Parts: sequence; structure tokens; C-alpha cells
Amino acid sequence: MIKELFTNDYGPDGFRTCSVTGMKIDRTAENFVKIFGLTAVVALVLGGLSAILVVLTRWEVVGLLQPASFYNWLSVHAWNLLIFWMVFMEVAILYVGGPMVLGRRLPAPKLALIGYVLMLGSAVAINWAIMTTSAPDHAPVLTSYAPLPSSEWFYLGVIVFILGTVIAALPFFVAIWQEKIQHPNKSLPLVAFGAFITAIIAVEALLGGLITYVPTYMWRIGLLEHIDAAWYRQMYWIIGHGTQQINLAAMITVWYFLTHVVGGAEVVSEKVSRSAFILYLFFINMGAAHHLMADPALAASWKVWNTSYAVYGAVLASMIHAFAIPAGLEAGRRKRGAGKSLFGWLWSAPWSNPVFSAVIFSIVLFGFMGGITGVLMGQMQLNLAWHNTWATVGHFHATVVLGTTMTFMGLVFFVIQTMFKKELILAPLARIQPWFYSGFMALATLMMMYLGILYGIPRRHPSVMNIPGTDFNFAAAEPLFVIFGIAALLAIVGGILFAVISVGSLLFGRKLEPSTVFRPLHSWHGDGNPVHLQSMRGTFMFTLIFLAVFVIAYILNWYLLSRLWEIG
Ligand code: HEM
Ligand SMILES: [Cu+2]
Repeated sequence: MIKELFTNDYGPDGFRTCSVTGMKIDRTAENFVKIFGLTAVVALVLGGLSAILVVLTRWEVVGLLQPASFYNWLSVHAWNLLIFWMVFMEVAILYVGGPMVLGRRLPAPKLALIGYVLMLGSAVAINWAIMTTSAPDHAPVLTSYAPLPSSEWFYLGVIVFILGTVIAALPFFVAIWQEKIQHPNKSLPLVAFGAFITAIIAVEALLGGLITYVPTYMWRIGLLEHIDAAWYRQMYWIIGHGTQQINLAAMITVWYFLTHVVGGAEVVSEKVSRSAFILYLFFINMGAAHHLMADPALAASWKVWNTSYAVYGAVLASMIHAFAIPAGLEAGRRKRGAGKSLFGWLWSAPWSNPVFSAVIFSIVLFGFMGGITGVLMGQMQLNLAWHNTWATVGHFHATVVLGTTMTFMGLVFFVIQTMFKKELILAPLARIQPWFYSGFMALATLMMMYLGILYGIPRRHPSVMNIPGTDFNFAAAEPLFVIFGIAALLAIVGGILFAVISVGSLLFGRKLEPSTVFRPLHSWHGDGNPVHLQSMRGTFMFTLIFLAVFVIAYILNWYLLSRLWEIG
């Protein structure tokens, strides 16, 4: 049974040709993509289960967990979802974006294996260390802010996980290097280029992680006497922010890839899209200061330079992708004869295919909810109203759940059908899973934003109705908590649906010929005009709508800020 999952019809040279993408796929590369992807799904399930406990505690009508176990489970939630689910998927994405897109063998498969074993072992150790945390240690939550001590095994686990990830990324770099040696004058395909930029950002973030966690571990086991809290916060955010930028760059790379193979998109100007990736390379790490805007230890000039000047280089890049990807879909589909009217290219798209709908919802919800709020709260003044409230949690669930997780879910469905060659079970439910999950998650996320901005509900607090030593009254916020609680639980049902369909399809799905589900690109017939001559007026309309929403949200936030003194 297990063996069957790792067999495919490879030729004597160990390669096969994918009937959907036309890629030449190496057996070893494919098997590692499957292993990393499956491990990621296990982390998603564990993190999703912890979401039930976290939600039922914060929804205080239920008030499930005591404070100590709340923080343990919140840490399990953060590390499994934001770190393990994402990073295992991202290594898989590197192997797709490198060796597979280039039609090469996976170089140094031993390194891939060593990296995998280190990552898996440390992920298990970190989970164990978190779940068994008790006083005087503190649950690390995501940030493990020193000098609050956590289990020493936690810090050691983090160091090993970082090393394992770097090792697992090496075969990707070698593949790019070999390609460049062999074809020095050929530029990398866009998806490989995006994966390459992602990998560089990853290495920067991971090095920052070592600089942070090695001294912290030494301090925890008594080799260093003192650790400076302000130093820790500044250094931590190199990896804390950096990992989110890996998520972003990987997600955008997958957007380019899947809108192309599933929707028939064609990038209108590769030069422009590549320049946007380069802008990320130079500017995105600067944004790390936006996590420290309320931090008294940093100079205002440092914060302002980073968050109000440098980071807009990265925002510009995001705006370019946000135009280029839908425009590519519009122009590519028009060129292939799919839809003539303003939005006909969109309505006629394969909406019943969960790979397609997951990616499109991710693009829309990430942009409108995650992107806009990120720019708002990344501004020094507005940050005062957002910082450490639940609105912040709302913002990053819009980015890492509605954005990255949705995209990766679509990718998993894609891999199940094209690499495992299994039909999705429960087809009608599979069809609605992205609608269900993203719809309820978007509602839960919006409620977190409202609860934070309108009522100042704090994040990371098991109980707000009764914060000792204060006489805040949050009773007015209760109706929104009810909507939040119900929507969050339904979103978790959507997550469970994803897990059941994925695992069930692998175990019980019928064998599938992928080109019966995904329309191979060469089968499209269009008007023959080049893509840049196609109209992109539909995308232009979306751009105007986006601008209007941004302006309204911006004005509204400044209005709320101006009324802040009236609180209490
Ligand atoms: C149905 C899905 C999910 C629900 C209902 C949910 C719910 C929540 C809630 C209520 C909190 C806030 C706890 C607090 O501040 O007191 C939280 C925190 C968090 N969630 Fe989720 N979540 C979900 C999925 C995810 C996913 C997929 C990711 C990452 C990819 C994620 C990453 C995080 C992180 C990083 C935190 C913050 C932990 C910290 O404060 O250190 N969540 N989640
Ligand atoms: Cu950040």
C-alpha cells in the first residue's frame, strides 16, 4: 500500500513526463516532494486540532482551558502551523521549483534525506518540549521572548530544525548551480526564479535564527550568564519576520505556477515579474522593524526608516505581483479564447476544481484582507491601535491562513492528483472545501480584527472578561465573540474536511489519469495573438476596486485612531 504511493511509470533513466505540465520529473525528486508534503499535512492536522482548544478557550462562554495549558496549546498551534506545516511544504516547493521545473535530477539526495530526518526529529522534540512545559518554564508561544525561559529542549530543537532546513535546501541550490553551469546564457524559468529568491530569503532568515537561538540556548543551559531582552527581540524578528517572507515568496511562486497550469494564465511581462522578486530580495527583510514599533528600546529613526521608506520597496513588489498574476490569467485565457466580456475570462474558469478555487480565493483574500491590513498596521501611528490586540492576530490569519495555507492546500490537492495520481474522494465535498474553509475563516478573521480594533481585545490572553486589576468591561464585545466562535469552529470543520479528503484519497482514491481532470496547456486553441496584445481591462477594474477599499480602510483607521482617547 505505502509502496504503491511511491511508484510511477518512470523510464529506464528514472524520469517520466507529466501529462498536465509537460515537466520531466525525476523519481527521487518526486518521492521527496511526496514525503515532505505528507509530513506537512500531519503538522497541519496537529495544529488544526490545537486550534479547537485555543478557540474554545478564547470564546469565553466556553472558556475551556486553564491559563497554563492554554499557552501550551497556543504554542503547539503556532509551531505546527506557522513553522512545520509551512516549512515542510516549502522544501517540497523548492524541489518542484528547482529540479522538476528544470527537468533535472535531484542532486545530493542524501542531503535531502539527512535534512528531512533532522527536521522531523526536531519537530517531534519541539512538540514534546512544548506539551510538557510546566513552571518555572514558560510555553514559548511563537516568539519565545527571552528572558522568559522555555524548556532547553525547545531551544535545541529549534537550532536543529534550522540546520535541517538549510541542509534540505542545499540540493535545490545545487540544481540551480548545475543548470547555470550547463546553460550559462539561459535565464531561469520564472517559477524556478521565484523559488530561487524564496530560497535566498530563507537562508537569510535561517542564519538570523541561528544568531538568535544559539546564544539563547547557551543562556538557558547556563553557559551565558545574561541575555539582553532588547537584543533578543531585534534578532528574533530576523527569523520571525523572515519566515513569513519565505511563506509569501513561496506562495506567490505557487500562484504563478498553478494559475498557469490549471487556469491557462500566461505572464505578460516576465521582466516585470522578475524585477518584483528582486525588490523582495532587497527590501522585504527591512520590514522586520514593524514588529517592534511599540518597542521603547529602538530609536524612532530606525523604525521610521524601515517601515515607512524601505518596506514600501517590498509593498511595490507585492502590488506588481497582485496585478501581474490576475492580468496573466486574464490575458492567457483571452488568448486561448476563454471569455470575451469584461469578466468572462474569470467566470468561465474551472471553479469546480478545488486547486483553482483555492488559489484564487487565496489571491483575493490575501490581498484584500491580509495585504491592506498589513500596510495599515505597519505604519507607525496606526500601529498604536493594532499592536498586540486581536486585530494583529486577524491580520496574520488573513496572510498565513487565507493566503498561504489556502494556496498550499490547493497545491496538496494538485500533487495528490498529478504525482500520486489519485482521484479525490468525496468529490462534491472536495469541490466545496476551498469555499467552505476560506469563507468561514475569512469571517473568523474579520471578527478578530473588529474585536481588536473596536474593543481593544488583547491577543494571547485566555480570559478578557476578567483581567485582574482592571475594570475594563468587554461585555459589548460579546456578540462578535459569538460570531467568531461559530465561524472559527466551522473553519476548523473545513480544515478537517481537507485532511479527510487528502489522506482518504491517498488511501482509497481510484487511480487517475491527471489530464482527464486538468486541461493540458497544449490542448487549448485561441486567437493566436500574442499575450501582451490581449485586453486586461477586467484586472484593471479589480485594481480600482482594490484602491477604493484601501483608501476607505485607511481613512477609517485614522478616524478610529483619532477617537482613541475616548476609550475607557
Ligand atoms: C481554522 C483555522 C484556525 C483557527 C480557528 C485559528 C485560531 C486562532 C486563534 C483564536 C488564535 C489567537 C490566540 C490568542 O491570541 O489568544 C490563534 C493564534 C495563532 N494562529 Fe491560528 N487559527 C487557525 C489556523 C492557523 C494557521 C493555518 C496558522 C498558520 C499557518 C495559524 C497561526 C497562528 C499563529 C502564529 C498564532 C499566534 C500564536 C502566538 O501568539 O504566539 N493559525 N489562532
Ligand atoms: Cu513581519
